[in-house]
Amino acid sequence: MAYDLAIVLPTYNESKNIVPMLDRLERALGGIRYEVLFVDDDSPDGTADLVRSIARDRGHVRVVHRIGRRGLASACIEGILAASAPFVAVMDADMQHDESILPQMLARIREENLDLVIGSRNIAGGSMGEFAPWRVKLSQWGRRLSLMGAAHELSDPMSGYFMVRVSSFERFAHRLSALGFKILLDIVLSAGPELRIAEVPYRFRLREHGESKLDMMVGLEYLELLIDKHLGNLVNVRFVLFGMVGALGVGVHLLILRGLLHLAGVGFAKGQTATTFLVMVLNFVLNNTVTYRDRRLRGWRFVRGLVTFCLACGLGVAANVAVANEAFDRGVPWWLAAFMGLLFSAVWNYGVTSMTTWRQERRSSEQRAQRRIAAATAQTAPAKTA
Ligand SMILES: Nc1nc2c(ncn2[C@@H]2O[C@H](COP(=O)(O)OP(=O)(O)O)[C@@H](O)[C@H]2O)c(=O)[nH]1
Ligand SMILES: [Mg+2]
Repeated sequence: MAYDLAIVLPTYNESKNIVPMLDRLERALGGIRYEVLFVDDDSPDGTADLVRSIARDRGHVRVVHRIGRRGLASACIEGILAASAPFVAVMDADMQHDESILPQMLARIREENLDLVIGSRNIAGGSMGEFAPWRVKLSQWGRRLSLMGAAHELSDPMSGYFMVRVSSFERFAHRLSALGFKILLDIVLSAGPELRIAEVPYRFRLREHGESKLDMMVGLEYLELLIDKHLGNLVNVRFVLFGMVGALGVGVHLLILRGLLHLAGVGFAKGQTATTFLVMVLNFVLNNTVTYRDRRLRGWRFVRGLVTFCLACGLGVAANVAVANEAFDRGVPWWLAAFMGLLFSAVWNYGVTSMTTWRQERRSSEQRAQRRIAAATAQTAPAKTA
């Protein structure tokens, strides 16, 4: 059977919402042939296992279970590209998006020959509902910032609810940044002015089960998306963050050293050594929480990571001095020689720590999965023997 519509639902720890969400879709989509694709990032609460078990009885439900990956935007993209229907709706799996407007969105995208229909909370008939005031403000700020460089006037570019024509999506999919939470913005900024768009109002609902995954880091991810959209052809975003943390480290280093020398009366050699070590630890902590938050090291891995980070950066300092000296001896002006040394050590530190300190870890996710499977087996075993 060919489907008219696919619903892509990215999930992270949404096990309580799966069944009610499917029920709601069934009620809203009478008469439409649709498939449902959950894209789950190995949720610790077993969301993927639950969907897989449902999918055994219901042919129109599937799960794309991703391991060692996190990210709302990339989950949506992979879901859209895994669908077989010509139109795909992307929505949250937590029932905050009103599914009753789906038939209207489908009718418009078809009849008006559009590429994109956006569920909007900011046009007549739509509303933010009882959304927390700080989240409303955040959304408004994001909107102002986001439309820089956009070819379209959108009332709700921060919406996570939209429907797209797959044949159009395929045309610009390779240009997407796939970073962070704001996939719609990514689409609009990547696709360019020829995109045909309409907006349909809806009222945003409150979450009933589970927790929002939006945290302090979402603002950062948003910034990353904007950096990538404007500078992505030149540099890798993670390297930019790594460099920003390094630059901050240099500033902090100078401040602390100044304090030690002038206020505490510490000698230069001692002060420099102590500050270097302190700033290295600070850089490690910042990179671990910000730059590599998706691979954050905890417990004894944190300690091991700190050691490899310090070793790599120690060698980086030596290489920095060697490169700068060599350049200076060859007649390069002092400031350019210093810059070359810094750039060399930045690239070195980034390259080496990405392969050692924050290399992709498989073991921890495997152990977590095994614990989950063991727990599920223990639960069903007594029922089978009874
Ligand atoms: N696959 C995947 N889904 C995610 C991730 N983060 C959030 N989600 C899902 O994306 C949807 C929106 O997230 P939510 O936490 O509700 O954000 P909020 O509505 O802005 O508070 C929900 O269905 C989440 O389960 C992620 O890293 N990977
Ligand atoms: Mg939500």
